Amino acid sequence: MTQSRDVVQMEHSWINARLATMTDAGLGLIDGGVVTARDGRIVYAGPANGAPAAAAAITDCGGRLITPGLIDCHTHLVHGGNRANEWAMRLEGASYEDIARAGGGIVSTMRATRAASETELVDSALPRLDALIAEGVTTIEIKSGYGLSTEDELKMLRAARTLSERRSVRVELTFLGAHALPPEYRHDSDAYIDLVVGEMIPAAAPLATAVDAFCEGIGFSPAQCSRVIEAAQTHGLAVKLHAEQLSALHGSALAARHGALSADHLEYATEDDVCAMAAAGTVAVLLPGAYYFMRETKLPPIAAMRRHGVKIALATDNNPGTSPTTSLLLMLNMGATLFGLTVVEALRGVTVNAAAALGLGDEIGTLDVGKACDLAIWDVIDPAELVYRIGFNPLHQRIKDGQ
Ligand code: DI6
Ligand code: FE
Repeated sequence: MTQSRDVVQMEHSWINARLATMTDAGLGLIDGGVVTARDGRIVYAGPANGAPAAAAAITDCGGRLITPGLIDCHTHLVHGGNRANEWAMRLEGASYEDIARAGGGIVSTMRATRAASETELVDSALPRLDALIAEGVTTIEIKSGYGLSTEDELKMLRAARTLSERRSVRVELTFLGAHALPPEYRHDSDAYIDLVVGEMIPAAAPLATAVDAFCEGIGFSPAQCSRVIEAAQTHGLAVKLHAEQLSALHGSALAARHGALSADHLEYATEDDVCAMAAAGTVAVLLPGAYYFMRETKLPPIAAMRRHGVKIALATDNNPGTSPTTSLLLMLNMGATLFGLTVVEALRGVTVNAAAALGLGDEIGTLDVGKACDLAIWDVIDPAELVYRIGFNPLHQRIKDGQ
């Protein structure tokens, strides 16, 4: 969703900075760099000797690193309650599936989300959003998917939209009605997909920019996801898919064949799936927080992604069941330690490639003329420090739309 926030009509330059522009294949490092913004847009990013004449306002960055504002391109940030009790049960030996069968899991969050008012959903999500903002996040994607009725899905989307009015952050809304089967449709998942396709997607279309579905044995079949994708496209919405998280149903190839922006999770993706994604330019969104919290051991096929030139993004997947984290910086470290990503891959994964996963490659994600002036200014010199540290936040300042 694009913000219509008032932008101060002025020019501002950040000088004496180390820029990680992300504009080429690497980090695009420029020492002694300058970023100049006018009316919230970048009008210059590069070495001091090519910079325009001094701007009205100047900030000396003292040699600090500037990256594009971070982008969390996959979250379920809006939800009722939490599932700490289920986590405690898992630590006592119950499995995720045992808990789901006993009426817990996604359905317990559905109950809490249905019971919450729109205001309560906003209020409970704000501290999580603030935690991300405190780490330099300037754009976040938020999915619905815990309402599972037309009314409650729309309530979630409106709550997520309200977050963008309460904080200076860009929020992209994704409709995820096909996340789980609500109990009232327990015996007829096709009838629920009828509702998603026939009623929910048309109702969500004015609010959301994308549609997602959970393509999984415990979610929805590839045939059902195809129906969701086709309805999304009929309504002019972009497509994303939770695919290959727990098993190989080839949802990622299906998504790619439909020109999806991204396929997400991907632990069980095959080389053929990766080839399909490469051919379509579908971004691989990796979610190391869920991998870690679920104690998954199957690694996503990173080598194949590299070989075929698939763009890799990293996100928190913030959700109460499988990834209760609000730290995108921690995901940088986990992407490296658990998945073997390089510093360049990890940092591009939360900037330029995360922008691509949201279809916002022309708008955000690099320090490039014409893009929104969203910056994260760090108390570090070496970009590797952002990936190296665990549980430490070196953000010095965050700039959204030049402010
Ligand atoms: N994959 C996940 O990891 C989350 N949703 C999904 O499609 C799990 C959501 C939950 O357990 O609440
Ligand atoms: Fe998710």
